[in-house]
Amino acid sequence: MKVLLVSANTHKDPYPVYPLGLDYVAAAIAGDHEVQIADMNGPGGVESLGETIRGFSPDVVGVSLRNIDNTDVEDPIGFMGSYRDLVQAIRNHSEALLVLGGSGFTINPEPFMDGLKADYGVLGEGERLGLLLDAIENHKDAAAIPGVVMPGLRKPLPGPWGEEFHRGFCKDRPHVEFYLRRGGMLNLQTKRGCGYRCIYCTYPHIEGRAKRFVAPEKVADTALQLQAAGARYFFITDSVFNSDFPHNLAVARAFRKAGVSIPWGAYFMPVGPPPNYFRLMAEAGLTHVEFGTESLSDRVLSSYQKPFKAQEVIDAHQEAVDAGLHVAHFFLLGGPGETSGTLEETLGGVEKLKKSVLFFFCGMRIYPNTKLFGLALEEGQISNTGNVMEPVFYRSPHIDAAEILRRVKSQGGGRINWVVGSGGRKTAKTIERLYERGHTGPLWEHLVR
Ligand code: B12
Repeated sequence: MKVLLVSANTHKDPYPVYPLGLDYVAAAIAGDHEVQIADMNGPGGVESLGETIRGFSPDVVGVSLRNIDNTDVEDPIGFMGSYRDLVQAIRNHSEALLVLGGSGFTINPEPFMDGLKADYGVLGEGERLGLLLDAIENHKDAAAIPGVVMPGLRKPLPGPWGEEFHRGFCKDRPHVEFYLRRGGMLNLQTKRGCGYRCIYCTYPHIEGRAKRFVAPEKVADTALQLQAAGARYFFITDSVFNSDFPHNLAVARAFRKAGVSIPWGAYFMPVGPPPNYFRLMAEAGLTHVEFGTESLSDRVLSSYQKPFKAQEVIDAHQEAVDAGLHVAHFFLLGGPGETSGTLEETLGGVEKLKKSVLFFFCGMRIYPNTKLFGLALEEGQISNTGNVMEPVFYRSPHIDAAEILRRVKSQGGGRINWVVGSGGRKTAKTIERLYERGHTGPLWEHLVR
C-alpha cells in the first residue's frame, strides 16, 4: 500500500522539533509498503500538502499528533483546531484511510478520534502500524490488534511494548533540511520506557514502564549518521536519560569510541550520580543538562512521588556545574501539597542553584491515566477526559495560582535566567534569531550571567 505519514506539529516554542517518531514508523513499514513523509514544518507546509497527496495518491494517511497543547498557564493554546484544518485539507484531496498516532494522541485518544473523524488510531508505539496495514489489506480483524482503536472501539492501554525498535533516518528527506537550517538540531533515542511513578506524568503511559534499550554501538552509529547529515547538535529524547547509569555510561563510551564530535543534551533526574559521572558525560560530548527538579521542598517532592530529595538536587547540580556543563532546572509549582511555606522553601533553595537557568511552570497540567487525574476528579477540579483537551491545570487548594506566579516573578526581579514556563513566543523569537546567526542547541546558556 502507499502510506503518507504526516507530522502535524508546527509548534515552534521553544524551537521546532524534528519529527523523530515518524522515522521509526516509516522504518517499521517500509519493507512492505511505499512510504512518504510530509512534515508540516517542512517545505511547503500544509499549503503544498494537496500537491503531495495528488502526486502520491496514498491509500492510507497516518497523522502524527505529538502535542495536544502548549502547556502554558499564562497563554494556553490547544492544537485541536489546527489539526482539524489539517485533516480537512487531507480529506479535500484524498479518500485515503486516516490513521492517527503519536504521544499527544496516545494521552487522550477519544477526543482526537471523534474530533478528527479518523478511521483508525494506534496507541503507543507506531511500529504496530504494519499489523494494521496488513489487516486492512487482507480484510482481517483490525480490532484484535493490541493498541488499535476505531470509532466506537475504545482501548484504555497502549501495550504490549516492543523489545526492539529501528530508526529509519534518511538525510535526503526534504524536511531534514528545515531543522539543519534552523539551529542544526536533530534528535536521538537511546531507550524507551520509564518506571518512575511521578503523579502527574504521562511518560509511562506513552512508552511503558519497562525499559527497552538500544545497543550503545547502535546509538553511536545513529549519532554519526546525524552528524554526517550536517547536524550540529542532538537532543536525547529519553524520558530520563540517567534512569539507567550502566546503559548511559556505555552510550557515552560508545560515542567516544565512534568519534561522535557534536555536542548534545538530555533530560536528567537530579539524583546522586556515580563518581565522575558528569565529567565522563562531558568528555562524550554532553553540553546541556536539563534537570527535572520540580520543587526544592521535600514535602512536595514526596507528594509528587519524585525519587529524590532537595539535597540531591543541590549535589547533582554542583557536580554538573563543576564538570563545566550548562545546567537548567525545570520547576513544577502549585501541584498537590504546595502551600505558601513549601513555595518559600523552593524559592529560597533556588538561590543556591548558581550558574543555571530556571524554568518555572506554575501549574500542573492534568492528563488522563495519571494519579493526578484521579486526585483532580476526587477534588472536583475536573469532571471527565474530554475537558482536559484544552490545557487544564491542577490548582493546589492551599495556595492561589496567581499568588505563585506573582511570587516567582517578584523574586526573579527581571533576572534573565528566571523564565516563566518555557518562555513563550518571546524566548522562541530570541532563539530563532540566534539560530539565524549560526548558533546551535537549546541556547539557554545565553541566559546565564
Ligand atoms: C524530548 C521531548 C521534548 C524535547 C524535544 C527535543 C528534541 N529536539 O526532540 C523538548 C524539551 C524540546 C520538548 C518540548 C516540548 N514538549 Co515535549 N516531549 C519530549 C518527550 C520526552 C519525548 C518525545 C520524543 O521524541 N519521543 C521519542 C519518539 C520516537 O517517540 P514519539 O514521537 O512519541 O513517536 C512514537 C509514537 O508516539 C508513535 N507515533 C508517532 N507518530 C505517529 C504517527 C502514526 C500514524 C502512528 C501510527 C504512530 C505514531 O510511534 C513512534 C515510535 O514508536 C515527550 C514525552 C514522551 N515520553 O513521549 C514530551 C512531550 C511530547 N512534550 C510535550 C510538550 C507539551 C512539549 C512542549 C509544548 C513543552 C513546552 N511548554 O515548551 C514543547 C513543544 C516543542 C515543539 N516545538 O513541538 C508533551 C505533549 C503533550 C501535550 N500536552 O501536548 C509530551 C507528551 C510530554 C507530556 N507533558 O506529557 N519536548
